[in-house]
Amino acid sequence: MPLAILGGAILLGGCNAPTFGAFRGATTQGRDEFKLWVGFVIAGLAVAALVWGLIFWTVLRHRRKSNDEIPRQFHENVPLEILYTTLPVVIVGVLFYFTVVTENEVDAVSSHPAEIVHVLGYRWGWQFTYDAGDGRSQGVQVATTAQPALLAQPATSKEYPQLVLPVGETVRIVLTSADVVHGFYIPEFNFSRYAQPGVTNLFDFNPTRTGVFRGQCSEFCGLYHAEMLFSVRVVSDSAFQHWLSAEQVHQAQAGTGATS
Ligand SMILES: [Cu+2]
Repeated sequence: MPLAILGGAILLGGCNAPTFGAFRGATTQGRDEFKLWVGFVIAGLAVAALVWGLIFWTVLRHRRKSNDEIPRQFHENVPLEILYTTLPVVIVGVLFYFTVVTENEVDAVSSHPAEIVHVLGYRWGWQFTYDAGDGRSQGVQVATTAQPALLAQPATSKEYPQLVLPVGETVRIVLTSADVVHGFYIPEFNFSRYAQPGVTNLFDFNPTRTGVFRGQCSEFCGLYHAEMLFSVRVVSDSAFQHWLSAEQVHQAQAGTGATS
């Protein structure tokens, strides 16, 4: 019955199927993570339905009756013990398999990314440097402009840098840190990764829809950790190329350095 209710809820939900508290993912990698999450939650609910079902069935079926008869007593049940030993092992094995498959999809990097962005985390901000796919610098850099202060503004406000990405393209992120460990976290991408000093983390994003998404540091790194905000703006490829060339002109005129 609980399974029927759960299945019905999912079917009736249609395209508004429950997300179980996760984002659907605005990148192909984020969508893969989302699918894994939904699989884990459904597996957990199925186990919960089985366990709770058996508990309630036992409580009702074997509740104390007026005639007070003692139920049949037995010492062991080998088939049942084999079942409840192997079943959890199989469940863990299946979850492990899908986790490895998803991790491999999320960590896979293209040999020909359309864009390469070097992301540097530092106390307390972010710097995004655009690189052409062939390794040439594109002369565009976006960085945190505000001095450390508790501004408490939304992540999309102009004090914080914005990472502009083209939709439907492969973007390589080259992530590192200038000082301590930071966390490069974009909730709607279902993605977070450490920015570590002395370590370079490589990963790809394939944004699947346009929009503005908030980002933040997910590793407590000091006094202004809460100010390590940024946003990600995913635009059409033509809008991206337009933005990039406008920034190249603008930043070349202004000399190197940060802009909004
Ligand atoms: Cu940080």
